[in-house]
Amino acid sequence: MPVSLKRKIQRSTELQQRAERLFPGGVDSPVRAFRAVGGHPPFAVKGDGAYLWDADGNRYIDYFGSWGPMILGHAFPPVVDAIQQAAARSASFGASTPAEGDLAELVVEAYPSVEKLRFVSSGTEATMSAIRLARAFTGRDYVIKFEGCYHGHSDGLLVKAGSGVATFGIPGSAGVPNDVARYTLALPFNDISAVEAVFAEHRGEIACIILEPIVGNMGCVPPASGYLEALRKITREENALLIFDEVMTGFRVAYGGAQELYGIQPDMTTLGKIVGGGLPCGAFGARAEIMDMLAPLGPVYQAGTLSGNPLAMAAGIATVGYLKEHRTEVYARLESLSAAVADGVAAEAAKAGVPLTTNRVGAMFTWFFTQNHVTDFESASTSDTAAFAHFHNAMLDLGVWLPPSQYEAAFLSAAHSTDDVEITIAAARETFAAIVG
Ligand code: KE4
Repeated sequence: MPVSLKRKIQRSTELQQRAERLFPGGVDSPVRAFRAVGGHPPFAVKGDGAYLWDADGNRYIDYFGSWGPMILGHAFPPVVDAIQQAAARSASFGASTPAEGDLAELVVEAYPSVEKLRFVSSGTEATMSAIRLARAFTGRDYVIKFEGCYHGHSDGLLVKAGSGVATFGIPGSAGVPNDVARYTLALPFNDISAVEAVFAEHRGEIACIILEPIVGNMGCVPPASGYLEALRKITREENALLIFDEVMTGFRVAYGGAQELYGIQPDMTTLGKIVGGGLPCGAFGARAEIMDMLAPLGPVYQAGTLSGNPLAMAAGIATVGYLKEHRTEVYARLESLSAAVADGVAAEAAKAGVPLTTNRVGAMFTWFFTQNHVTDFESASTSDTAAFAHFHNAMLDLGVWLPPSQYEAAFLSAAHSTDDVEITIAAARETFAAIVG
């Protein structure tokens, strides 16, 4: 039975104070600042398997796994060895290397919709480049995205729905010009009629639809039955490209991602996170006739100093190669452990009378603090974020580090154990008991 730690936070607090002098909000990426949940973000200093240690020596069971990449657990020995060996041959060349082709062959085999691809250094670069390529290939300017889906922070994808009947997007961030945002049409997820209406209004003008086929960035929201098929059908009919942003779902929900799980072939795929084994890496791919529009073959410019970086390739090959060789046992383990922890915590909430809705696909899941079904951003937004924040902080004190936002997916790794699941469920039981008093 976990005892509530009086977590030591002295060293992390000192590090946070220094960090706030050096970085906006003390972080290199906003979600790490814990603004959605409050409290003091621990400073991670070590990871091993399913666990993280912070600067004060506290150990946590890790349920965000660097936001997805650490599917085999932290410091997985084959990955560590591969990175060390590559590093000994220099960290970067700026020239073509055999390792890029080795990883690309694994991707092409796992994602049959991808004939050719290009590696980049982040998911943002992958989606930004995919959008530019889709516009060039179709000769059209408009892009459809969905509320609650996040595709990185390129200007055209930091857009939210315009108000009222106006379908034109409006900036979702300061610094995004209205003239850029207007070409992105933000629609409700899981609502095919909204997509049909926008195509009717902008016939011949829409280059692509980009979506997370299983959304992670409003919390985990699976596609409604038939939704992906309907998007595939309408994009074919309208000669628009269907882009699956599988930065999160790629190699996560299945070895071949959501497109394997649901049997849908998009026109373009973006990858990140797991494909780089935790190092900076993204990728975008499609059939050759689309990809060959990229420089130096075609008119679409796209480039990157560290694209295909040897260390990222080594980590990706070790990670994806291991998943390929052990896919049956790994994904079966991820499924059973994820079901056990997601359902176990949900059962404790029900016993305590705490309203909770659980969405899960494989080893990505979210406990929404609402009694509503969560099928889109509007229903996700009925969650009690204060209750989630209380839950998050209490679980952190009990040695369970959940993603610090109601609107993020939790991830589990193949290194997690049934003991970790039991400890997590017991911590939730203790937390719910305290919440209901
Ligand atoms: P990056 O540029 O952060 O590598 O990838 C952007 C991105 C693109 N597409 C999807 C589906 C994504 O989930 C992401 C990034 N995911 C977030 C977590 N929800 C990264 C965490 C962060 O921003 O710090």
